[in-house]
Amino acid sequence: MEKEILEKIEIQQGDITKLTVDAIVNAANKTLLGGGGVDGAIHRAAGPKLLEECKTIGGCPTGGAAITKGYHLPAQYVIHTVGPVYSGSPKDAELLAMCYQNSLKLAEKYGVKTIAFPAISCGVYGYPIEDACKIAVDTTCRLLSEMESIEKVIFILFSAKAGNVYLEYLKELGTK
Ligand code: AR6
Repeated sequence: MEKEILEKIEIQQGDITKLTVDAIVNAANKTLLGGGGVDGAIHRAAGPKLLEECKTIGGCPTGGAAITKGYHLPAQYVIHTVGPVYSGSPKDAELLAMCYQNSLKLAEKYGVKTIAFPAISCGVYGYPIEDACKIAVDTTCRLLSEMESIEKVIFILFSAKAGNVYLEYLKELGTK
């Protein structure tokens, strides 16, 4: 993997709603009308205007992405994407990769330079973190090599354990 691409990737542990970046990504559901997990945290921190704007979008298919303002969040934008519910079929990986791809494409379109992702599908939707991490990092690296404008991608994990999965994978890529 090219060093310049890997240098744009950062791993953090913590709460995505606290990050001062141009855009944070929300692991939403198809209704885009809020829920638990990171979705609930983002809606709580952004305030009720986020839900009002989400209602005007009219939902989003699995693998798709939609953008709103960040309202009370430190981030200017929220990119809402809908991860697959893990089923063990090859389609899961395809749909999860689409989440990262469509989110990054939307970010580029809106001039986003810094963006943070949670571990999409790795909570309620049950995606194993080791598999999801590879899809997240590989898809992001591929997209970053085609895009000039995005300067930093943060993967922010709630647990130290999940953070280590990402760090180990990046270490592996760095030596390839
Ligand atoms: N900051 C960073 N990561 C977080 C935060 C946070 N504040 N809160 C949770 N996580 P999940 P999914 C991590 O369940 O699996 C919602 O109800 C969490 O530890 O939020 O894509 C939606 O409305 C996990 O690793 O999202 C959908 O119905 C990761 O974020 C459904 O859940 C994703 O967990 C989507 O499920």
